Amino acid sequence: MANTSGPGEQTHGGDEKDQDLASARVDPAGSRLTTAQGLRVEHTDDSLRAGERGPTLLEDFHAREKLTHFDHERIPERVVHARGSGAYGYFQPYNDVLAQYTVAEFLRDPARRTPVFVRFSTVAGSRGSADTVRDVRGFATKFYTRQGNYDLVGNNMPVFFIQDGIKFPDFVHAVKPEPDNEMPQAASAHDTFWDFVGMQPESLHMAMWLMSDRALPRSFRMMQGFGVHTFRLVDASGVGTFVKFHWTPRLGTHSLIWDECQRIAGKDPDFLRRDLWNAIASGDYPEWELGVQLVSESDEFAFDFDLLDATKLIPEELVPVQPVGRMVLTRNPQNFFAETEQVAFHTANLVPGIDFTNDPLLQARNFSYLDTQLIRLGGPNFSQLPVNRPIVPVHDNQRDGYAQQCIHLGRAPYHKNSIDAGYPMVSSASEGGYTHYQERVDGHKIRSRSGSFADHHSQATLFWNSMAEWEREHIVAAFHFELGKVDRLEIRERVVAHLDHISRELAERVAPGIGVTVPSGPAPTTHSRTSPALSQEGTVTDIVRGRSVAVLAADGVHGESLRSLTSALSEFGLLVEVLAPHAGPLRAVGGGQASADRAMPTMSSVLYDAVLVADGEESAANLRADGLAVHFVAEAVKHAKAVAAVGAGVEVLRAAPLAGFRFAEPGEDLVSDQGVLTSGSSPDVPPTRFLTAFAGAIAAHRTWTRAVDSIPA
Ligand code: HDE
Repeated sequence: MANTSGPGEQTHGGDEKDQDLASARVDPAGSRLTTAQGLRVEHTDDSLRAGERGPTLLEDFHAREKLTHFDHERIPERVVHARGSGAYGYFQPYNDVLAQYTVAEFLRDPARRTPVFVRFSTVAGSRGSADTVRDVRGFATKFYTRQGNYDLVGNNMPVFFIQDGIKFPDFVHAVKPEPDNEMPQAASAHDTFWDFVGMQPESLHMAMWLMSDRALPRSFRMMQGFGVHTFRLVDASGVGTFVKFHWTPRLGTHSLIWDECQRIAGKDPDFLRRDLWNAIASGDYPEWELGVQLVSESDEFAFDFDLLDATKLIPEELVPVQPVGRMVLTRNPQNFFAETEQVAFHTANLVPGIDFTNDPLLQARNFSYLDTQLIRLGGPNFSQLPVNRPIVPVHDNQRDGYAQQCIHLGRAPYHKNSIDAGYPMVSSASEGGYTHYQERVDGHKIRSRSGSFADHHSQATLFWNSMAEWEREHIVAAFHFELGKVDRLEIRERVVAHLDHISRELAERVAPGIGVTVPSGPAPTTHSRTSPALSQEGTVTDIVRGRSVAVLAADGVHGESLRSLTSALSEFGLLVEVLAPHAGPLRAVGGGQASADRAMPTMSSVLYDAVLVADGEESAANLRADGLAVHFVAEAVKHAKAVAAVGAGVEVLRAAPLAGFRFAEPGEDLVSDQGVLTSGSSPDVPPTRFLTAFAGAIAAHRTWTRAVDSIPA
């Protein structure tokens, strides 16, 4: 049965999870207002009172129920990853290559589409914080498999800040707002975070990732995901293979720049949430490829780092990532609270064929996630919530507790029993029963870190070495901003001393910007190895679909030119919005009609991937006289975006503070200067070359090498 979900109208009824959710959906269409007991309500605007001006009566059960429920509407936000956005979709293996490594059906059978729910999140901020802060992004996937729920609770960076979960409360206390004044919100740029980094150098590698553009994703659809830990795949005979999980976005891994992020946080704090929602609602489904790095057990010690150390990655040049399947997100939730807020992930939600390793970070997580749901979701029955419940029957002999949703039949909720004929029965491995990987463990009971976890610098160096120059510039600028916000000099000095062990060049570039002396003496020994896969330089740059363009126009725009340009751009799969000083109809010249989708003051260049200035002499004159419009284009050029103008629209670029750029003269077909494209053709000539070049520049994401420092925007 088709059912719909608000704007975008995705169809429902497709997969098993969606069918399962159907029984929980409450549709108000054609309904009558009732109390929670189903009693029809005659009046809900005034409380029951003794006389028109008299006191409210205690017997007004409707008002009391309404207020009581309201008083309890907020639940505690997640202690970390409080702000997130989710969506449903499916996962499907490409083939059966993993069948030789694991009995997990959802990974083995290319004919099987497993429903998923994915929640993306920031880590440090509160539920109402902005999407575009500098932070790690959570990437948590719940697979509703036919063997029960499997959760892959990962991040968009392949390593983590700490090696042992016992340090997690320390780490989170350091990155969260400082305890005396609860500042700053959703930011690592403060003393306690960098104090932690300086005192706990195992965090340095992850701190490098956090200072890189990876912390500023352009879209959830354009970021990688990683399981981070080394897990185990287990085959039917109990043989294990180490595995690292990777999600690779079809659209490439793309980032915003920091200045832009800060502005977006004010203009549209929901930027990433909106982007995901709109893409799915418009049928432009985000997609990731699942890849695995497999390491046989005999190679456990073949590396110069420990596979159990979550501050290390396995360089792809040593163990390639093998693509094994794809995940597509096809459906937005219908109720944010019921689904995205109440979804509960847990690293210990496993299915047969997947198991843990002894990574001490993972071991701690296996305790924490269940525990945290008890407080957050108010008791032990959260797995019965619609978004959390598996698509297979649950008979767990668990009983009672807050908000029990099931009416359990039977009289013997224990195993073994004779009263209920022995049901529910246990299952052997061949019947799908989970069997733990049998690992031999013996050793002293100790509280100490393995010596194989001791190197905190080599992979941070590998990361730095692998960056393109523009990425290095962004990292240095990030350190300047973050450490520049640190009040205590000794903390800044300590961090720079650590950076010196990553790279002397890095320390030398960071130190002067934050008032710290460059370390003296011979440079510490580092290495010059690189891992090209760590850089975003080589990512996908030929997909234009799913990007957005602001077309600037004003009264006096050339109507026919505007129509043909916007329709040609839409055909590329771009979201095109016409912005003008005012919304609504525009006076058009040269035939045709024109209208603005939005008024420029409500928007900003930072909310778009690209900007195009439309043709029309009077329109261009109006825009030139409007500081907002001139700023709009200058800002987009500064942020290295694809910026273009046609005909008289080129004059708006000329009016902007863009000294040194060359623009097309009247009649010139196409001038391309560092990704700024102009065409002086008359509006009657379809600017085909120009449009193709513009689409190419948008797909390339940014012209990172553009000289932008002197642009005052
Ligand atoms: Fe989490 N983490 N974490 N974490 N984490 C939570 O669980 C925790 C870690 C991650 O969208 C909490 O339900 C400990 C690594 C994601 O709902 C909590 C340790 C990675 C999400 C928790 C870690 C993650 C969480 C808070 C160190 C990447 C959001 C609310 C031992 C591989 C899931 C909740 C969602 C959420 C604990 C480290 C990813 C408190 C103790 C490493 C994506 O249980």
